[in-house]
Amino acid sequence: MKRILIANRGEIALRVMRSCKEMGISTVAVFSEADRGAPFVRYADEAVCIGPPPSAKSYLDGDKIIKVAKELKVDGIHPGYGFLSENAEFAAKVKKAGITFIGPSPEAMDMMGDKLSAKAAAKKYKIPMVPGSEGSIKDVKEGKKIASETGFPLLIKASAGGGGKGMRIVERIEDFEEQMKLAVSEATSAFGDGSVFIERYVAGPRHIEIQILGDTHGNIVYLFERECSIQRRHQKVVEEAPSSVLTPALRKQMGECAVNVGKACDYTGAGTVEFLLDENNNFYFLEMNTRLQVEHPVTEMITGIDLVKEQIKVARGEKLGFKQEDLSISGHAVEVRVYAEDPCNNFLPDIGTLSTYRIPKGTGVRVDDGFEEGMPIPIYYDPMIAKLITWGKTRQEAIDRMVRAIDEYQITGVETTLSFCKFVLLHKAFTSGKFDTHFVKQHFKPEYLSVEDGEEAITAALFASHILAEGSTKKTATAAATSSGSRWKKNRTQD
Ligand code: MV4
Repeated sequence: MKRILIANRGEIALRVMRSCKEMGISTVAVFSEADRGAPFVRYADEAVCIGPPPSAKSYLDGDKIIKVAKELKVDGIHPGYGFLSENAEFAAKVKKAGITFIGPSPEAMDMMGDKLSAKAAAKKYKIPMVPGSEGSIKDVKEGKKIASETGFPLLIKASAGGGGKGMRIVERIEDFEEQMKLAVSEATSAFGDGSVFIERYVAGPRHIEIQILGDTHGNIVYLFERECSIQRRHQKVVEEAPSSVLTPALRKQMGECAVNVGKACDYTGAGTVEFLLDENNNFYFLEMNTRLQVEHPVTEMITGIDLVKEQIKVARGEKLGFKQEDLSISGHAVEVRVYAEDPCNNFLPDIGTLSTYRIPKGTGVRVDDGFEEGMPIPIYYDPMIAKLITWGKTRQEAIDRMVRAIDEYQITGVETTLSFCKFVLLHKAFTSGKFDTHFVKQHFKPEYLSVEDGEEAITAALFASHILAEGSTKKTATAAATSSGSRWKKNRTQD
C-alpha cells in the first residue's frame, strides 16, 4: 500500500496521516470548502476539495470520494470514525472499485450494525446478554407478554439504533403500549427500520468496552478495556484505560468474550465490543462498533500499540505481529474530550474563532487536535476541538497530570468543556473509582463552574458538599482545592 486516502476531517484525519507517514505511505486528504485552511489539508501529500460544507455534500458523499480515490490511484481508504466509517454499502463500493477499505468486511459491518443480528451472532458463542426478547417484537400483544416475563423497569431499544437513539424506558406494564408505539415510530423515522426489542433495565451500570484486533488469517486478540462511564446524554466526556474496577480474572473473561464476538462475524481490523457491567460485576454484551473509536488513544498509551498502523497492516493482509500473551498493560491513561460547548449553558455548541489556542505539553501528555490559533470552528460538524490524553504510572498520576494539562490549556474565543472535565477529574466519586453511567446527572450542576461569587465561596461550597477529591495525598487535594476556582475561571472565555 503506497497511497491512502483519508475519508474524514479534523483530528482523526491528522491522526491517521501521521501513522501513514511513519510507514512511508503517502496521503490524500479530501476536504469540504469549510476545511480549506485546516491543518489536516496541509499535512496531506495531496488534497482535493470534494464539495460544500454540509456533510451530505462532502464527507458523506461516498461516490465522490471513490471517484477522487480512483483518479489519484490510491490503494486504500481509511474512513476514520463517524461519517462513512460504519457504512457497509460504502465499504462494498470501495472494494468493488478495486481499492482496499481499511476496516472490516462489509458483511461484518452489516451483521454488527444491526443490534438484533449482532446479538443473534453473539448468542452462538454463549456471550452473556441482558435478559429480554429473543428477537424483534412483532406487535404490542407479544411485547406485553415478553415485558411481563422480563420484569420492570425495562428498555425498548431500536435494533438499528445506537448511542442511545430510539431507546425508551418502561416502568410499568400500563405504559408499555404507548412506549412501544413511540419507539417503533421513532425508529422508523430515524433509521427507516422500526424493529425494536426488549431488555431488562440494568440500573447504574458501568460502560466497559473491549478493543479487539483481528487479521485476515483468523487471529483475534483483545487489547484490554476502556472505561467510558462518564458520559453526558450519550456523549462520552472522560475515558480511561484500564478500568479501575476490573480484576485480572474479569478482564480475561470479558476480553475472551469480546474475541468471541469478533469470531462470530469473522472480524478483521480494529473493533470495539461494548459491555454493561452491573454493581455485582456481571457483564452483558450490548453491541459492537466496527470502527476505530474516538477514545482509541488511551488503549495505545497503555499497550504501546499504534492502532492505525495495525489497521493498515491487517488491510495489507499481514498476520498480527503479536499474540495475546505478548500483550500487557503498562500504567494508566485518561482522555478528556474538549468540545466547543458551554457547560454553563446546557452544553450548547459555542461557535466562534480560537483567538487564543495553546496546548499543554510535557511528560505524559498527548494532544490529538485538528485546529490552530486563529481558526474558526465550523458550525457544520461535531464541535470537538481536541482530545487531551495523559499517561501515568498509576491512575492517580494520570489524573494529576490531566488536571495539570487542563490548567495549561489556553483557549479563548469559544467556551469549552475543559472546566467541566476538571470538575469531573477532581470529584471524589471519580477519583475513588466509585461511579457509573449516571455520574453527570447525579453530581453535576452548572453552578459549580460559575465563578461569579468568587473563588473562596466556590472552594467552600465544594468542600461543604464533599465534592472535591481527597487525593492520594492530602497535599494534592488541598492544592487542587485552593486554586481550583481560579483555574476553572482561567479556561473560560474573555478572562
Ligand atoms: C442499557 C442500559 C441499561 N440496561 N441497556 C445507552 C447507549 C446504548 N449503547 C446502550 N445504553 C444503555 N443500555 C440495558 N439493558 C443503560 C444504557 C445507558 C448507558 C450505557 C452506556 C453508557 C452510558 C449510558 C447512559 C444511559 C443509559
